[in-house]
Amino acid sequence: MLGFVPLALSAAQKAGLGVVGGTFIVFALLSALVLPTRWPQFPGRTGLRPFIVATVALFVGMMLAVVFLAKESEEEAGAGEHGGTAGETTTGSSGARTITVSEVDYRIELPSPETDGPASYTIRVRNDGDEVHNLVVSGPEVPEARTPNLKPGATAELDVTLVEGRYTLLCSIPGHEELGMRARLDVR
Ligand SMILES: [Cu+2]
Repeated sequence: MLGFVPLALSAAQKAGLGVVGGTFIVFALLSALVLPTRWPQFPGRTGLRPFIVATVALFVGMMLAVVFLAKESEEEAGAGEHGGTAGETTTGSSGARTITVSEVDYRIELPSPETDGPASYTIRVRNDGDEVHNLVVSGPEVPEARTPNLKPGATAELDVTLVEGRYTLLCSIPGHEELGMRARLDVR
């Protein structure tokens, strides 16, 4: 029954599920094992209706809790999609994939020199260096997409549509490309 619940539940959500599930289990055990010994005719004629109502109510409540908690955790997962650390390629709700690029003195670090498939990409750049850097992306169908100059710690995003081919990423601050701030990205 719990098979469709995502594994990424928070501790609070797990506790909530545990309480609801536990209540159901206790109720089931009570009605199956304990009540019949104390009350041999259980549920009997008078008790049958409330028993069925309670069973259905608990079951529906549990299903609702599961669905609700699962939805909540999906939303949480969605909220985290823009917080990618350097090296991650993620897919946002808009369908654009995110490539997180880190710039240091004097390198451009990509999750991978290759990426799978032509698509819309959000290139998220973070200046992790001690100097000002920027990022200029160019290649097929992208004549030149550039961020403003980024102070240390600053971030920027470039929305680009990448097709098959080779793209160049570089920092255009004078001298930085020559010092090593140039990378390639192959789209296959
Ligand atoms: Cu630079």
